[in-house]
Amino acid sequence: MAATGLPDGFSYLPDHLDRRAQEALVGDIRAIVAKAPLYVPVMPRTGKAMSVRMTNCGQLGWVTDKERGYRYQPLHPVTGQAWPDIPPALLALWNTLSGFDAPPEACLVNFYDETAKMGLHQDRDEAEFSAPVLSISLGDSCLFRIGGPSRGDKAQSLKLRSGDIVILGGKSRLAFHGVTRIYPDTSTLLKKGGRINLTLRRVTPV
Ligand code: MD3
Ligand code: FE
Repeated sequence: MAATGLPDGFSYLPDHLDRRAQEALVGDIRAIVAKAPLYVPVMPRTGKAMSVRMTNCGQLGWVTDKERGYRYQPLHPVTGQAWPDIPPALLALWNTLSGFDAPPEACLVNFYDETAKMGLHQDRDEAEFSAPVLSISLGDSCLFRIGGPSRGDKAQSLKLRSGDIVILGGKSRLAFHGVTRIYPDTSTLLKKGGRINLTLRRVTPV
């Protein structure tokens, strides 16, 4: 644990993207969603719907359904089409900030309306844990919770705002984390409100 109380390998870059860069990314995401619509993922076994809507870009996308559970796959589960490419601006951020030599293969796009949450979980569906996960927040603020590698580890909360970037590498890569709440009307970036989170990931071993 670092002096901040945040796990080692966690880096927080508040307000990294200026308004113009945020608007440009929203344009990129609109184009992605036009080709690969947001859909409602459901939990393995129970089939319970998640409150976050999702899509992806990249060679692989993270999906979940009742029968086959959490996994990465090259095709959109509803349209059956390949995911759109990762936009150049996101590849550039990965190159500058990840410290990882190989490119990301997946970019998960999470959309939160004002009631959506994401329960405490680990990201462990990737086969390459030496690569960090790079997360970009756009739109309304959220309360993000991050603990340690065991579910019962002490956790702390952090407010994430539009334009913030978080990089989860090293010991933080397998930290439990979640999104506790969305703060409505805290950003003017998205005309209808809500929050978008983008996560860039390396999935297969290099
Ligand atoms: C900490 N998304 O998609 S991003 C997810 O805001 C996910 O949508 C949240 O958790 C969101 O899996 C949080 C920040 C994040 C991403 C990956 C992590 C935090 C992480 C991996 C390890 C530890
Ligand atoms: Fe996660």
